[in-house]
Amino acid sequence: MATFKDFRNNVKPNWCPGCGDFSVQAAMQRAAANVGLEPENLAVISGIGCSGRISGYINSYGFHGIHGRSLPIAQGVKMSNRDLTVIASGGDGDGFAIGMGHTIHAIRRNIDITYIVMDNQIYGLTKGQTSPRSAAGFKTKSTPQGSIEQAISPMEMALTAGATFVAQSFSTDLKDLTALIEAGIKHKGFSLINVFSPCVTYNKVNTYDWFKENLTKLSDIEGYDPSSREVAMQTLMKHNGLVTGLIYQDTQRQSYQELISGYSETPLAKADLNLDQTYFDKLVGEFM
Ligand SMILES: Cc1ncc(C[n+]2csc(CCOP(=O)(O)OP(=O)(O)O)c2C)c(N)n1
Ligand code: SF4
Repeated sequence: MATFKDFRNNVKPNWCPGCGDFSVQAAMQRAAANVGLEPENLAVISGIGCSGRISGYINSYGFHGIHGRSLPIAQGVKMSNRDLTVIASGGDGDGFAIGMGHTIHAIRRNIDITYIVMDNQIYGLTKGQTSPRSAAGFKTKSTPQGSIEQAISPMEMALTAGATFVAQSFSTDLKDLTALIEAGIKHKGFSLINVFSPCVTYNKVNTYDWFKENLTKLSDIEGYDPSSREVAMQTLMKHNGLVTGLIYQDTQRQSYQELISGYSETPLAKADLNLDQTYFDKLVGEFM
């Protein structure tokens, strides 16, 4: 049986020392092992950004796609091989700016994949511009006088889009984050896990200390019930979205795969194509 070490490869991450993404990588590897996966059962699909590099740092199938497009690729992978556990990942810019349309539709479609967003509230790879997660007034080189836009609230957005699994974590909470990723993988449907993952180089406002001061753990709220969408929404609004833990889960709704009519039990990737070799070679030859 695989351990988290089997999900390591020999590629050295080129994240800045102290970047929150290191812990997300570790949590993902631990969660994959804890749910009993082998590296060949997992596909990690990412977009572009510092965080998007994560697919290259995990020993599994991987696809480093283009900016904002991890979810279309991940959905294609899952639809063609339902036997794979598919994790999509990337930054808040990737998922909540250029990729927001895909995020909303993947949520409402409820395809059985886990989407992990590394939310540092800034564009890291392109050297520190304001993201849709940056707060109003946030100063960067793209908003030198402070952002005049309101930040997106991804957890509230997910609830209104019909999400069946909504969770949030902080990269230093390795144990909690690992458990949430495990729960997301086991969830039959789309799971969104937003992880506060500080950018130590460009975001000097939303630092580790800032998150420690401002985050509330749902486990500290007496009687919190993640099966109630209404309670989830009220709690998010009360705490300005700054909560961690399992915010909402609907265990009843069927996933896209379960509802799609005529969807074969045999993954498309393993189906007999019934093609003769000459035709197959010609077909493949067109792409070589
Ligand atoms: C189509 C396209 N538009 C813009 C870019 C430039 N670009 C690359 S990464 C990025 C944003 C990075 O921020 P985020 O997704 O939050 O990831 P982080 O680097 O902070 O982890 C942008 C705008 C691009 N690569 N492709
Ligand atoms: S620039 Fe920021 S997000 Fe990118 S690797 Fe460095 S600390 Fe991480």
